[in-house]
Amino acid sequence: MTRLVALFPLLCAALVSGETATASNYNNVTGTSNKAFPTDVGFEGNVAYSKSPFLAQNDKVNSSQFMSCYGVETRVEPLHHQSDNATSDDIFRNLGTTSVYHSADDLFPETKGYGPIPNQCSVKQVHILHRHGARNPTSSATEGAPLFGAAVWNATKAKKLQASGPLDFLNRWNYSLGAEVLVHQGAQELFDSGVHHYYQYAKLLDGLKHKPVFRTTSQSRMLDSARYWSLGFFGWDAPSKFHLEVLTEESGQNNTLAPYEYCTNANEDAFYLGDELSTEWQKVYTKSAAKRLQKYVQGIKLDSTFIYGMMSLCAYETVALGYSHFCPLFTKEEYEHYEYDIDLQFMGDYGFMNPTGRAQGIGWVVEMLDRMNMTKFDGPISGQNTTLDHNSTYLPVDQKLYADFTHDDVITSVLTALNFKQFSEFLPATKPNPNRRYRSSRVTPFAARFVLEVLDCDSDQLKGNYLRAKINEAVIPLDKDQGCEARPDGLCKLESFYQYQLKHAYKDSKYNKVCFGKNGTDFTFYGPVRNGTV
Ligand SMILES: *[C@@H]1O[C@H](CO)[C@@H](O)[C@H](O)[C@H]1NC(C)=O
Ligand SMILES: *[C@@H]1O[C@H](CO)[C@@H](O)[C@H](O)[C@H]1NC(C)=O
Ligand SMILES: *[C@@H]1O[C@H](CO)[C@@H](O)[C@H](O)[C@H]1NC(C)=O
Ligand SMILES: *[C@@H]1O[C@H](CO)[C@@H](O)[C@H](O)[C@H]1NC(C)=O
Ligand SMILES: *[C@@H]1O[C@H](CO)[C@@H](O)[C@H](O)[C@H]1NC(C)=O
Ligand SMILES: *[C@@H]1O[C@H](CO)[C@@H](O)[C@H](O)[C@H]1NC(C)=O
Ligand SMILES: *[C@@H]1O[C@H](CO)[C@@H](O)[C@H](O)[C@H]1NC(C)=O
Ligand SMILES: *[C@@H]1O[C@H](CO)[C@@H](O)[C@H](O)[C@H]1NC(C)=O
Ligand SMILES: *[C@@H]1O[C@H](CO)[C@@H](O)[C@H](O)[C@H]1NC(C)=O
Ligand SMILES: *[C@H]1O[C@H](CO)[C@@H](O)[C@H](O)[C@H]1NC(C)=O
Repeated sequence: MTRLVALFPLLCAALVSGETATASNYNNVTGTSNKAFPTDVGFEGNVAYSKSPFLAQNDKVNSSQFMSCYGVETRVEPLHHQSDNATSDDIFRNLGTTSVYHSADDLFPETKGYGPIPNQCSVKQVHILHRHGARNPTSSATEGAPLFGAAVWNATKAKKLQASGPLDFLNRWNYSLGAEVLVHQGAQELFDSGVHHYYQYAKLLDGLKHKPVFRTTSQSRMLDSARYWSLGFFGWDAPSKFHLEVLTEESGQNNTLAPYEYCTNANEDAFYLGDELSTEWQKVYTKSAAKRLQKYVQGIKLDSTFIYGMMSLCAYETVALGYSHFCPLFTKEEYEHYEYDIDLQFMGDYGFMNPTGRAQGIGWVVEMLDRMNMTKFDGPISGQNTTLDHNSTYLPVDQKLYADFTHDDVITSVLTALNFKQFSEFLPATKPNPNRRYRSSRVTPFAARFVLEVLDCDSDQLKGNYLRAKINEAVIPLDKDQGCEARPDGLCKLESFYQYQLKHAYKDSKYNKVCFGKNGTDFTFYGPVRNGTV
């Protein structure tokens, strides 16, 4: 599922332009074009826009609360149901990776009091790994929102659809979402993030001898996300103030912001363990909703994939059209279970529960460590494009601020490669642990950002260089799993972190083996793993 929801790069590249993705039909990937930083490099993925919203007319929510400035309707309350054990009404934080952006304010309560940089510390260098903003779903008609859309259309065409009660709207509803492209909500999220990070870090660009280079992958939503972010950061003339390096998402390309393009096992069915767990869990948590809602519709048999599709429609219609009739159909608890479904997909496909979890993140980690130490790239080669990375035009290491734009799954894999066991719980497909740390809604909602801040300190408590890691503004408490001595403020001595990663990150990823080896010969795994590798 996630494969389709999150990316499915091979299919997308082929579908978009009607071209086949061969090396011969592009010759202008960054570096070979006669321009150093072309932004029109092709491989933009699927591009289809949704129908025009008309929220003024469609939104019937009558609330004493004003709508948030974003303008999409997130005041919709879930269905209130007797057996619902929920404590709050806000379902929009339970939509997993399809949640609108929010800070991870409840993820690490133990470091919550450590927002400001300690006195006598100055920020020296910052690395930002950023997800694209809210987008349309994939156009794959085999799952999720589009699948349910197709079912309704089929039943409508066959004149078999009869809906009533809470589903009465289906008699007049049609699937009207686009595919994969950024929606306006997503543009806003990225613009806001650019503004936010401008205020946080603009000073770090003072005195840089060249235009800063920020990188993105070529898919439309990523490229657009990087652009909106830069508009927020630099202003309307952003393109003249920085270089946007666009790495193509062509199958076989080395692009650390799209590791499934070169880590070939990552695209093998047997490695999509999260999808299997998700299917299993869907059969459990969708049952009562299917039973409850089936009474109101004829012409469609509401199985677990359709219930999942309807819940996805709540998420996607909200960000694309501003409002979704599907949102109030489900209870808060059902949304929590939907959230867990997405947690399973991401942990199992890209995180600690996947054998390629570390390997898919290691490419970026190696680049980051070189930038952190201001040393020229010299491997270990693990998916980087060495032609680009050996050239300081394309991988400068003298910047104090870096920003790379990528996918949710890549952020998940990078956290895994860095051995952030703060997110490593083993998730069973049978029942969520409500106290688990890993929640995709908190870790990789739309417009998620993972930030590493290098600090230079001189006080009695803190002397020398320290590292602070943040996920969606929450300070991650660094500990022994990253080579650090745990501190209440979550900081770590930079050298300890750096040396630990140099020593362990690449080795522990077993990059060559898990990306290119064969199960049963080079290694053996039977299902979800616990350590992000074999
Ligand atoms: C680095 O890239 C620039 C721009 O494409 C090019 O002019 C230069 O020759 C390259 N340098 C090396 C060492 O390849
Ligand atoms: C790069 O390739 C794309 C897609 O093939 C093409 O539309 C564009 O004009 C090319 N741009 C440059 C700078 O060569
Ligand atoms: C909106 O809610 C208020 C307060 O509950 C109520 O007085 C008002 O009639 C409602 N308006 C509409 C159009 O339903
Ligand atoms: C929710 O509450 C019901 C009783 O009201 C209980 O039987 C059920 O186990 C609870 N579910 C969870 C997930 O805690
Ligand atoms: C809808 O109908 C098409 C054409 O008959 C069929 O291929 C497709 O599987 C149907 N989809 C669903 C979800 O029923
Ligand atoms: C409804 O959606 C189907 C499938 O996306 C499309 O073929 C059809 O034209 C739409 N019908 C209307 C009335 O918009
Ligand atoms: C690496 O980048 C160069 C220059 O853009 C490109 O020609 C080449 O195809 C890339 N190689 C791989 C394996 O990604
Ligand atoms: C691309 O990555 C592969 C596998 O990591 C590596 O063997 C190859 O040298 C890389 N190619 C380039 C051009 O960097
Ligand atoms: C890996 O190979 C072993 C031994 O051949 C096999 O039993 C197992 O099912 C395979 N794992 C997966 C996930 O396919
Ligand atoms: C970086 O490299 C230098 C050697 O050039 C080394 O002394 C230093 O400790 C390294 N570590 C960090 C975190 O920069």
